[in-house]
Amino acid sequence: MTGSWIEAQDACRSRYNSNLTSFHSAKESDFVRQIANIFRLDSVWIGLNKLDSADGNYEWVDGSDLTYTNWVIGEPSGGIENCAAQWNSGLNWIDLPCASDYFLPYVCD
Ligand SMILES: [Ca+2]
Repeated sequence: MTGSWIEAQDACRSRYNSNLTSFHSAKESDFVRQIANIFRLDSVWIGLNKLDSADGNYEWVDGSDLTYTNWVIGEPSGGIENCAAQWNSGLNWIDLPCASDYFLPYVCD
């Protein structure tokens, strides 16, 4: 299952009545990383975005509080990049464009 962040979130909603995954600890983040590694996936979309954010800060799409973050140094780089992925087999996150260019696998909660 791959797609843009928006396609991924739509699929979680429509197929599973769920959302892209959210993390509230390194342990939860690592659990998703381990699942991704089983399927030999380097990077996955996560439920973090600022598409509907009133204050411009990142929010979890499931509405839970942002109590844990783990951005790559220099990220989020912003601009047209408003959606987050857990990157490159690590626990760190980067922001990427939500609608196009990047077609990553994803994990629904
Ligand atoms: Ca970025």
